[in-house]
Amino acid sequence: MLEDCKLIELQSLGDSRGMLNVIEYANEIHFPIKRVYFLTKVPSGSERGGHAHKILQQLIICPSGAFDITLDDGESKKKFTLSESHIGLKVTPGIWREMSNFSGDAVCLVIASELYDESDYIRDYEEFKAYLSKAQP
Ligand code: T46
Repeated sequence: MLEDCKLIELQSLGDSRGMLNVIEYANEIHFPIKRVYFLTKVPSGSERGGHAHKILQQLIICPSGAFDITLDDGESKKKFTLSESHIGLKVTPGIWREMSNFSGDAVCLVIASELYDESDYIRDYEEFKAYLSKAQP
């Protein structure tokens, strides 16, 4: 559900030496971490995403630079700009996402609940809509 996808504030400890941001199980995330991956060097104008996950839960953070991410639950869409290292976006399963407007220094860091499994992806929007309508009670 789109309303379950929220920006959350990370623990952030700053002093004259810089910022230390913390993502801790049971505080910022409520799933055991099975995988961490990150996007870097995304060329200007590139778009990423264009898929949904069936099971995967994620926390998406932008430790450096900025990018936009639009989430879509098949009924409504919400656009977020991630540009602060102490803010994470919780993304639940069954949400289509598109990412764009990457700054040259952008890093997209993903904390994920599952190991990589291509069968967890829905990469076709019509298939996504069909998946959602089958999932309705
Ligand atoms: C997501 C957004 C934010 C792997 O082999 N292992 C992995 O752990 C991942 C994440 C991807 N791949 C392969 C699958 C594709 O052949 O790497 C290739 C590029 O992946 P994709 O086109 O899915 O990349 P993005 O940037 O569109 O999406 C990625 C994640 O896949 C996705 O889970 O939510 O970042």
